[in-house]
Amino acid sequence: MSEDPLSVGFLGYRFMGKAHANALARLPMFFPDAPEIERDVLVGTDEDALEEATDQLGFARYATDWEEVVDEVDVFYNLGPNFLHVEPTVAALKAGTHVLCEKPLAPTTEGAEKVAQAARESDAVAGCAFNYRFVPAIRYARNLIQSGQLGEIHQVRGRYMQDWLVDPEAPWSWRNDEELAGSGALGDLGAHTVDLANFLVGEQTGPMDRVSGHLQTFVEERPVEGSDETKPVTVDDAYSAQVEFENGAMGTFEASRFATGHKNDHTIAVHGSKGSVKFSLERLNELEVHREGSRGYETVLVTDPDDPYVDHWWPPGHVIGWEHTFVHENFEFLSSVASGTDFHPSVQDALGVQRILDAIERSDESSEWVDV
Ligand code: SOE
Repeated sequence: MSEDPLSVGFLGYRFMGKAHANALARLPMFFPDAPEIERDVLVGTDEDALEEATDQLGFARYATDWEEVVDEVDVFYNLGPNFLHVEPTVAALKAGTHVLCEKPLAPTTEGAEKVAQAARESDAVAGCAFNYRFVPAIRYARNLIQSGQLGEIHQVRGRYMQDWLVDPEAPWSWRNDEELAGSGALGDLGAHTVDLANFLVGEQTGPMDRVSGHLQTFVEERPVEGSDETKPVTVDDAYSAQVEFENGAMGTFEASRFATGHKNDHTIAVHGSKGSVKFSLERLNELEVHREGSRGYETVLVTDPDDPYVDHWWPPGHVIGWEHTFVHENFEFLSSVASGTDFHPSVQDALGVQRILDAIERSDESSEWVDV
């Protein structure tokens, strides 16, 4: 890899654009051994918004056509809506450009397969941005599990609760449309749970072998912002699923956009023969640990210098936040790009997630358990 800074292009500049641009801006100060990058080009369609975002996010220029950009930069971030994940990512990989695509990889498994195929045929690093793998407490939990301190893993329980759609007057968006999003709470939130479960216990339990799923849409149509029209909601507002892993371990997963009182309540728990862990995004610096022989759980504050990533930030007890997970993720991704090593979660990992989401949907349709 040349010593010149890596030129970076973003497709998308709103929520995820800001999260990743903020992460890139933090790297030189907090991860000085991260590869040097230049924020080159921002891609979007609304030129007025683009011009403002280009300045705000610290990019050199903007463009309105991703096809012009994917072979001009060293690294392409696909931060657009789900329906824009496949084509630009495939084009970038075919051009030999490294790619980080936001989750879920695609609206459908077919689309995810296309991206995975392009990644197999390319020398570029191809990642999918499941940022919760990069929470220090999650890494700490995985170290406990992989070192055998929880014993044989029997159960994983993952929930992702939000409430932003409980108001039937909340406007329709692409996230409510099967063609554009693929699915609703299942793909937007459940994808995180499936990836995190694989990350935490997959080496002990083997892959998820079969699933049973239930999807529900509570509000069938929503008003279109700025008009008197309504549009149908063609995706789930909530899902629940049961999963059996290869070793017989059980997964119980659910997510909702109607969980009143929950804003971004992402939790996961793992139960083994010698202990358990519980994590909540609302207390992301902490991990609840139950060890064999003890009564109840100990609250471990994961902010010691030898805890994952913490030494890059502040002294013990000076907690970090949601945005820091993107800094860790970008450090690892760009380091993989610079060193030509594998990055996880890879596009292949994300295809595996998509297959589970697809199986959950097929089970809901058939009302039967489905082999993955
Ligand atoms: C949904 O509102 C959302 O933004 C997800 O798309 C993100 O992946 C999650 O981290 C926060 O909630």
